[in-house]
Amino acid sequence: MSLLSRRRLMIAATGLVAVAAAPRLVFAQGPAAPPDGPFKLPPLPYPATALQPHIDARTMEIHHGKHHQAYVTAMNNFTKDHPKLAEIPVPDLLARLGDVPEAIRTGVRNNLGGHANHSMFWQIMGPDGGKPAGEVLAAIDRDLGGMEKFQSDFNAAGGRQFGSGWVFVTVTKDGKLAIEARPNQDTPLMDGKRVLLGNDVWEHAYYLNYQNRRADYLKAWWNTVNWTKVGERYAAAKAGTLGI
Ligand code: MN3
Repeated sequence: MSLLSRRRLMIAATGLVAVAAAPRLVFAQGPAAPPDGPFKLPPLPYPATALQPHIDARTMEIHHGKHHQAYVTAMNNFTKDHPKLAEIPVPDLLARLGDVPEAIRTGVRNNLGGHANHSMFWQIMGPDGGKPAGEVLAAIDRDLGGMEKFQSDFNAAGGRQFGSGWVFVTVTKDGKLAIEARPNQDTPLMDGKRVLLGNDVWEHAYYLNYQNRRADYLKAWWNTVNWTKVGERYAAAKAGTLGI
């Protein structure tokens, strides 16, 4: 689905614009049931309402069930002609996009990148996420100047990202952290790096509640971070077992 038609879908769904077709009808015409395939939409690890009031349930439902599903469906469609795509671990495939046939390379970049980014995103959020502690807090203090500076720099990087994209914290096998922003569905996995956490700054992640106020979304989003999960990812990165 094009960006434009996604935007129309979202606007129609919110009832912000009076349209002849009822919003429900627009949704009824949405993507058909996903074809069976090797790529699967991971279930949300919490109810869609769990991140309210910071992220509303409707945004979560559309973002997970429509946008993320579309990346998964696209990858399954690619595997019909290119079954090997499903045999390579996702981080390895993203790091080897140059080996993907040129005709589908951009599609794989966008859709597998989107699948990886969103799979990470659902996982590192949750209700009652607690506070950073232990080794990951020590690394934030050491590499990112402490929580206050980290959040301020992360939000600034997310605010600077023009159009759609992500702001990430990467983690090395030595446990070193860095902030990186990427356009569209690109991910540091494409450079063979690992992602500790990341935030989606495409408008579809926040538009229903925040409209154009990305800065407000970036600020509120910290209330959704599941620091227990982030701590587990940090330990996995140091153990060399962190995937997407
Ligand atoms: Mn998204």
